[in-house]
Amino acid sequence: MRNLNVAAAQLGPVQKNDDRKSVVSRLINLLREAHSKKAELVVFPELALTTFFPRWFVDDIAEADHWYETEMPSEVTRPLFDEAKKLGIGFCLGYAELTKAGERFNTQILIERDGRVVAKYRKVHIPGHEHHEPDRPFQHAERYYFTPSTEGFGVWPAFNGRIGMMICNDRRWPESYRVMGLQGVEMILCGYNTPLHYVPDPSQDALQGFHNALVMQSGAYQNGTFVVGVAKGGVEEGVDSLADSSIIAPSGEILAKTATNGDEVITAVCDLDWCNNYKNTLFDFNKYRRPEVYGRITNQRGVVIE
Ligand code: CDT
Repeated sequence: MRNLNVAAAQLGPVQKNDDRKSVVSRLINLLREAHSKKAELVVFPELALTTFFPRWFVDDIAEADHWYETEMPSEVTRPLFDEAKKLGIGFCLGYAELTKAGERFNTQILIERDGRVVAKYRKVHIPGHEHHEPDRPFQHAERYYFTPSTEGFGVWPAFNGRIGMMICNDRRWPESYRVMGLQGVEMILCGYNTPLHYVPDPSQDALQGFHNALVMQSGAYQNGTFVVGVAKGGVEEGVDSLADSSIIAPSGEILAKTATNGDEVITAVCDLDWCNNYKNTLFDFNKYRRPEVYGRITNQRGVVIE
């Protein structure tokens, strides 16, 4: 048995005028609650430090610089890092990153129980649109604010297991899980902000919870891995977003799920050896996969009809 007690620390809305200091103090409260539940690793949502700012467009992107972090930890986030190290608890945090070279990424960082930075992951699949779309009730201009990472999906030895990361829209793509599955991932950490209203096709609105569970439960099962999906939910600046944070087993079963759309901690004790029940049987990749006929997956982007 390799038990890892993991916490999903869901956030309720972060409004435009909520300053970083107040958000960091909410994160510390959640961290302490997770620690009181004996969690060893706490997963926070995507863009946890700010409101989901891609819902607004600014003509001059420099006007959005204040939403990004230029260092991590920064002065304002340092108390979170210090508290986690003091408690001996690890965490995963999503934030907007502005590099010294001026690149903008949607990023998640993973910190071990001793305060060591394990890894940084930058979002690969950037959804939404690049340009201002004035007819929408709200923007989803992630493609304006973030560059897609070309670094791909890593898996790192940490927390006595093999840990991977992905961010929000990445969870809808089977390739995200499989690339990590091929590196022996045992737990995937994923923060998200998912508006309930999908502007391009409102028929999907009522299915947001179903699709969220569908993709993460399938990805977990098909790759024999735990998945921890963590929302920033509730009504943020008038936009209602999905909560439904969950901890999913390699069987595809949901072990824990939030009951509210506000700040809430759920935990589950995850035996990472459970992954082997799937990795060594039905999903024994080495025995059963047929990469020689999967060429289109990497050689082709869109649909080709011949
Ligand atoms: N943050 C993020 O990636 N959200 C998307 C919303 C749908 S695309 C407008 C998601 O996949 O949940």
